Amino acid sequence: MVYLMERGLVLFVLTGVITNVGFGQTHYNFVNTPLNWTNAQRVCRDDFTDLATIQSAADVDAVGNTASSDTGKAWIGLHDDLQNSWMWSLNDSSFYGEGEATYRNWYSGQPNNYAGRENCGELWSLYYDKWNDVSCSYNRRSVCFSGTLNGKATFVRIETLRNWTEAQRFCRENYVDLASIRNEPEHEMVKRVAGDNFVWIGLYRRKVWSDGSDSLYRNWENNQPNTTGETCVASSLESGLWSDEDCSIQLPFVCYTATPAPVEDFRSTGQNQTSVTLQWNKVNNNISFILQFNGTETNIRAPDGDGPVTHTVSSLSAATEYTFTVFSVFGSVRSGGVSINAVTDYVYRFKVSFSSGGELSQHEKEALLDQLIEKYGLPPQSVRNRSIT
Ligand SMILES: [Ca+2]
Ligand SMILES: [Ca+2]
Repeated sequence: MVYLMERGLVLFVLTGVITNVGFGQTHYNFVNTPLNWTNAQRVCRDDFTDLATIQSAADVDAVGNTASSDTGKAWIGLHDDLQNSWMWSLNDSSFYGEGEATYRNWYSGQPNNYAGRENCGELWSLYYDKWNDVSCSYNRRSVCFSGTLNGKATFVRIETLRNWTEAQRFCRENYVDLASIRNEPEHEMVKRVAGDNFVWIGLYRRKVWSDGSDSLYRNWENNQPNTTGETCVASSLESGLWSDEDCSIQLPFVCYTATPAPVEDFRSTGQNQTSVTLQWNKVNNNISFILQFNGTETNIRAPDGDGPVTHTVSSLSAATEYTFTVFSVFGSVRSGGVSINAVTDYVYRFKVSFSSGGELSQHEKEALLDQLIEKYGLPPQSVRNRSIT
């Protein structure tokens, strides 16, 4: 009598079907605790992602919806960084040596953002040839950068009065760009070219978002921004329109939480009769995940390092198909889910009796098992473990 037992005859099914990859919206959070802008920023960074960045009319509506019963003003992430947000029109990093892109020669007390509207830089000949921030809409002569000769920058004064944007266009079309000033010798050169005039140089800035976003979307109230010293921006919770305000006043504020990116390459890397091992890749160093299956949710934290996240789900039933869905989680916000189906191992046991005695060779047992597999209609590739006793 020969017993032929197959203990690990396995039907392994991995559909690998991604049923849902979702990308959520930014979530805004209204905090109804009046704070100055800097403290509001700190709370948003500690408890959420940052102060709100607003990039579209849809975002304006979403912010309004977070505070539907409030009608006052609330801080958002836009503000003036009068020292650090200046840029040169000539935006070529290879043009600037160490420290040259940040060379500045402001007149005392400047930049001051007078009337809240000074976003362009001029060389101010009446005041010791230093620099001043001024409204970009004023008409000025300008100094263009006309190229490099024998290793030295060359400059040209343009007599026609233009606003800064038109001056920039003229320099770009006819020379290289508005003048960049990279160091003291170039400052002296541009001074000589400027003579006794106010002239535009290539310096400009924009208000900046707390989170570093470069969104240029703006939703100003009429006649805003309007005031020297008002370097932070608040949004009316009723109209959604913005105004510049003194950063030290205390207002409620709007934070946002970024929706994390879904995990990548979610897969099953193995299973037995009672467990399935899952693996996925982290995105953007997000380390918190939720695994959802059978109506339960498990919080999972990624191990340190760059490798994939591995998690084994145990206490499962054999020969059962499960759907597993994994979400990246940041704070209270989860990414779109990524799902796969995986099946725990099937177990077939064959007991075979022969009427005549005699031991079968290993080869004969294998051949017999193949016949049984075929008889039960199992695809050969489903057999992962076979043991014969
Ligand atoms: Ca000024
Ligand atoms: Ca104002």
